[in-house]
Amino acid sequence: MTHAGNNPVVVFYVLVICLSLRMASPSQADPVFVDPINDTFGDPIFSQDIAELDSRVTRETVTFSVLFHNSISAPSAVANNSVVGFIDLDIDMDPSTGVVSNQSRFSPEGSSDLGIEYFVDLFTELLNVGQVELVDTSTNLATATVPIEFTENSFSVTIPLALLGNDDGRMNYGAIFGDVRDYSDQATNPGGPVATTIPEPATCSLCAFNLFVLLGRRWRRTEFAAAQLRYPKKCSSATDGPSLVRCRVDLEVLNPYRTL
Ligand SMILES: [Ca+2]
Ligand SMILES: [Ca+2]
Ligand SMILES: [Ca+2]
Repeated sequence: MTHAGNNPVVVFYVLVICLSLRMASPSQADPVFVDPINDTFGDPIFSQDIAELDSRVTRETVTFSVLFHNSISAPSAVANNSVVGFIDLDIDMDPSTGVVSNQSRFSPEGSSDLGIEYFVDLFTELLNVGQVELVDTSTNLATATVPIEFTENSFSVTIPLALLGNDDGRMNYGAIFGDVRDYSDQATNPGGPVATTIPEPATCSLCAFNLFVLLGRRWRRTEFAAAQLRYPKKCSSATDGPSLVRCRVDLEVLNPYRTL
């Protein structure tokens, strides 16, 4: 019987798949929407100027990260550069379902072509530090609060996909931000990359583990074949499982420094 782990073609393809998954992580993890500098609009006190809008998806969460050309503060800081606004989510990638996006409603630059099922409301961080509300547009009610993290010029929001109706993680999205007086910049992904899936670390680990097992089994059987040549009486009938264990035990008795 042919063992997959003993087939060099199978081992080769497993290796290629594993390498592909590992190589896919950095490339697919960066579908960044790059937004120009000094493209702000409106009449804010402080113009929030988006630099990048990025999304990352795992099996369980989607994270949106927004980088600005300027320094920002959290809404709860109540500072001049406190950033407020919305991240709009069109989870079925269908503009005819859901409601008109916040971006379309408040941007002077026209429709975002999003029909959104959910949005993240940054304003709500003012009352709940480190958390923002996720709003279901079918009821216009907040269904959950999700964490938001700020740096000097960026923030990121992580949403469990379970809170998005167990969505598959593929979605269109847009964003519009400003200060307490007016919106000043927007970004959207339609026409560009959608949120993409990156392999979970566990996936790569499992893949690497499987490769390890396959290579280990192949190595063990190669060693076993060599042992059969050296100790034909001990190992002539052993193929795998208990027989191989017995053979290994016998060989270790013969040579305690040698293992299969
Ligand atoms: Ca910009
Ligand atoms: Ca939709
Ligand atoms: Ca989806």
